[in-house]
Amino acid sequence: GVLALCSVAVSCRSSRSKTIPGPFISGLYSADPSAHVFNGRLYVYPSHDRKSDARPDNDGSQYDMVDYHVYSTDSVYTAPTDHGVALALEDVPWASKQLWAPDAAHKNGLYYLFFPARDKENIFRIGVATSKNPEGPFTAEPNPIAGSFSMDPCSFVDDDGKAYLYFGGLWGGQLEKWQTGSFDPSGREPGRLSPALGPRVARLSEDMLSFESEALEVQILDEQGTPVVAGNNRVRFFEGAWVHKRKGVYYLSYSTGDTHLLAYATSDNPLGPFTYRGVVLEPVAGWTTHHSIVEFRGKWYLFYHDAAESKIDYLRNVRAAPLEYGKDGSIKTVQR
Ligand code: FUB
Repeated sequence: GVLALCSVAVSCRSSRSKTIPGPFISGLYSADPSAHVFNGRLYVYPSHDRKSDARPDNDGSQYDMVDYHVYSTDSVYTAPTDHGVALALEDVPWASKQLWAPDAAHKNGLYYLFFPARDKENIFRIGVATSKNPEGPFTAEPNPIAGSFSMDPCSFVDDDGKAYLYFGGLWGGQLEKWQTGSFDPSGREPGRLSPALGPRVARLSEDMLSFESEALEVQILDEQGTPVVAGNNRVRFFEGAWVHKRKGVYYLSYSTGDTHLLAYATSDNPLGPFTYRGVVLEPVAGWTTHHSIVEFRGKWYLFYHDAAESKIDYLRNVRAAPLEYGKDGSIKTVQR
């Protein structure tokens, strides 16, 4: 059926991009890759997966990571350099466990690593660490960013120099426990017909170390302009927000969690509202899916992970794929 369709509609091959075979990072398990170009070189900031004694549960205790490595390369098609440990849990005074998906930014001549971890009360917060070099080592600030909560930070520095931090994730990421404005352990996702929870966004201060504003909720609308409802779990935000800008359009992409898609929405404003546009990547091997999108030497790439090699959800490998856009700015779904 698929073959017949393709021979009739020649465009069916070109409406999708293909992944690059083999993991981008091997040697260590890695996940949640945040890719950036600094000084003309491609840097990737992933989580560093490892085996541990933590018992698997719905809070993701098995994702029990204790440090970050930074990788860099001149080509997405060759093995990157592993720059070693850039930040370790034992060097973060406020954190107790679970160094989850990080991101990085460059401003004022310094490099910033944003990272989530559980604090000593077992509540996810977001920390920041600085370095003079993109590969680290990074020095963590003594406290998490005031007003931060939940996980999966994504920093975005706009062309006008304004910097934003997007964050949040459901279930293990605790976002649904913050609906009252403070941590409520009994917080649940809204009912199926109620608007879904969006990621949060805050303007970062000039020195990138604190929130200049209170975190706002980012609205995601469906193609009719109605807020996406919580029951629409192939579309609603779950975790892993990523924001990039192309031709003046802001793209918010994210994981739909329990439906395992990478979806995207677009806006003319970094604060939204964003309108849902479609799927970036169909489900990969493993429960989680988490990505970034970057322009490197005039071409766009998707970085993502899967658990195809280990066949264990929490032992993942970072992968890469060229990303293509349609003339209308739509992202062509990446075919695995
Ligand atoms: O890697 C730990 C968590 O799993 C991340 O923070 C989520 O986005 C998911 O990939």
